[in-house]
Amino acid sequence: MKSGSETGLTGINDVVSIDRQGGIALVALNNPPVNAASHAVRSGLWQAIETLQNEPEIKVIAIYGEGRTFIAGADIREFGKPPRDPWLPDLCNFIEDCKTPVVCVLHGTTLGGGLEVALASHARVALAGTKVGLPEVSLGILPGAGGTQRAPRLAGIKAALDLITSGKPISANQALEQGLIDQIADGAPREVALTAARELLDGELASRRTCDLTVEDDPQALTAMRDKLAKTQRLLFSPHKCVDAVEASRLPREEGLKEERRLFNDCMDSPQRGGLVHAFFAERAVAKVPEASATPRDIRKIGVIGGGTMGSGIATAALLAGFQVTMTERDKAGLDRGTSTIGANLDGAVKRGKLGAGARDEILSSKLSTATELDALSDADLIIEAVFEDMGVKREIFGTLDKVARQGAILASNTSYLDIDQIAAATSRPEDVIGLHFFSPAHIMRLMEVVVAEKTGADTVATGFALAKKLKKIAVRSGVCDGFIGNRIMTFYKKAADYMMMDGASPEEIDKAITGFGFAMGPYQVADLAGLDISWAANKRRAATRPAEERYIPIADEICEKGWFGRKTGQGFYIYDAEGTRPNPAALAIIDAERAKAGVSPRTFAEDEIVSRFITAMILEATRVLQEGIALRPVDIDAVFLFGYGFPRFRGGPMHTADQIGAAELVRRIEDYAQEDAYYWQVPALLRNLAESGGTFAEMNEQS
Ligand code: T1G
Repeated sequence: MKSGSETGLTGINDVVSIDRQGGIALVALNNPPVNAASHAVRSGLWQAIETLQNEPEIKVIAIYGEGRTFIAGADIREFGKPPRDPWLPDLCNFIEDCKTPVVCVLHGTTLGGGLEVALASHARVALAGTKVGLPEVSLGILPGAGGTQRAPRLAGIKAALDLITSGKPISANQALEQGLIDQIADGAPREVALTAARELLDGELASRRTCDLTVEDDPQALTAMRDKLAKTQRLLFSPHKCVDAVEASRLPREEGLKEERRLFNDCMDSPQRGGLVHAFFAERAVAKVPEASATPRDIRKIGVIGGGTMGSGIATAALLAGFQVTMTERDKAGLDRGTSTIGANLDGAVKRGKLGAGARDEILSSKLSTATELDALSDADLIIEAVFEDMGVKREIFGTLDKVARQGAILASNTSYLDIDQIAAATSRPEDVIGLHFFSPAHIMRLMEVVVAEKTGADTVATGFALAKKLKKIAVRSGVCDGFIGNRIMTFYKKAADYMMMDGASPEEIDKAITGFGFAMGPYQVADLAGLDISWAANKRRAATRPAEERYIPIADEICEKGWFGRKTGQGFYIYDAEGTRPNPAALAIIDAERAKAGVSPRTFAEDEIVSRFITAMILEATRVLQEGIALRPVDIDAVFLFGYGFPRFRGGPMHTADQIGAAELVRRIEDYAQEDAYYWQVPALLRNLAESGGTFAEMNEQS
């Protein structure tokens, strides 16, 4: 208990302090960066409440946060560690039962346990622009400090269900409408706290205990939400528990809270919690790269070479982020195509509510310019080449850029597998050359691989990461190899799928097993969507260097030779027409013919065997990518697959999944499969070491 006599300020601990102003006590929380409800915050707050409620001269307590936000939730870093008193649910009850009225002032992003502290207070005032939410479900849990009991008391069951099962934050205005907060105010948090406290004293702001409010029953809303989640979240654990917990809000406080705690613990014990929390931190960990301390270059004008699907998608992403964009194409027809694609992309953004209708036209008229000559990019700060995948063409373009681009401009290629070192060597400024690999559709997909070549400068890398942040992308650092992190690993595990198809599993069975594991689509649905001609071209390119020992499955090539490239041609592994989507009998006939030609007697593959081979192959190649240093850490590979390849978020990514399976079991599987194909199934040295040492990929993340 430290006293600052000159201000009436008392420091309870490093993160909580009290400032007595006559009969008002202001309790300030200051635990940067997001006032997470760490042990220090909880114990400090408890102590403050305990002290103040026994001071007769204190008539009202006002809690507020310093810094960019009020409490953004429990401290996620404490999850899985031995819990330390006071627990957040107990602290919330303590605040609710406090004899002295408590008002809570919310600002920034008041989430999870932060909103629960507020809901347990006797009045709530939010600063304009505040976002509030209960995002616990996105971490595989549920609000465990009374949120499932108090939110329905204030906002009703339906609104509470929407807030808790979606995990999405709402605005202060919506929260006021729903009754979750009592007032919206302008000003600094401390100032608003003082005013709110006075209004509570004057009776202008009502003080009430949330638990005294009764919940109006709404069985329809409960049933409707259960039905909806059964369809939309069938593989997830915690959303369904959220509904059970909200249903318990009809019980008296203690019973309801007891039920909430039981359900919360069920979620904490679910492996999905580990996967989702890992995904939360993966998103943030990947930004911590060796070049992060370098100063990024200032980017205002971006040049995009190529108006195809990728070029126009990249241009759209840059325009949506407020950059000036110049797009080049070889001719007017190409520019017109690119510009209309950008227009359509922006229309989509308007539909998704990401852009105002008026802004669309404003962007097209004021931010986008087009040209057919590369020297139109002479004043660009960053130039992104997105033309078709041909090394000769790319080196020629970079050779020209070397002459026309201004000194200090960043020269980037959006190639999805070609050698950036070779591209950089076509210029006299390789330190300014980098790979920025976007994923289609580039204005929607969150992942961006930042491919660092041998001579790429640290500030060029830092600029790539800064750009990703502005584009709201998740950037992952990759070294140079064929396909970088994502495509290299995908090319490898796709072979495991092809081998199972050749040996007896149908494309539909394989896709069903993989979607059952949690992927949005299976490998053959993905292949048909991306276009079979893409991998056909890649297969032809690799044919010359394919090792003789490698087993090659020509089925997809044969389908392409028929001119069937998937969705874009109406058929591939599946048929896509007015009757809907269904397996393509002609493709199945090709498969049967190839099996007969190869003398394969097809066998049955159980779903879990399909998943086991597919995921083991993914982890095998991912481990090689790691041991070669192409990926910095296992978590980088997880982020690539979570944000670029539809890996189920609740499983945390391939390397997190590898730890769930265990290195020893993975080695056993690979050695077992190697009896069929010793060339394909080889145990990477790193995996064998982990198996022998009992080590994990999680430890490798911590060590890095
Ligand atoms: N605990 C610990 N660290 C956190 C944290 C948290 N709740 N929230 C953020 N951080 C760290 C983050 O890792 C990063 O660290 C830094 O703060 C800045 O975050 C009982 C149990 C608040 C909207 O799920 O959604 O309450 O990388 O980069 O983009 O019911 O962070 O710099 O080292 O994300 O401005 C519920 C999680 C918890 C909110 C800010 N709460 N956080 O976004 O910054 S469960 C949440 C966010 C709970 C109770 C239960 C966002 C943000 P580093 P950032 P941002």
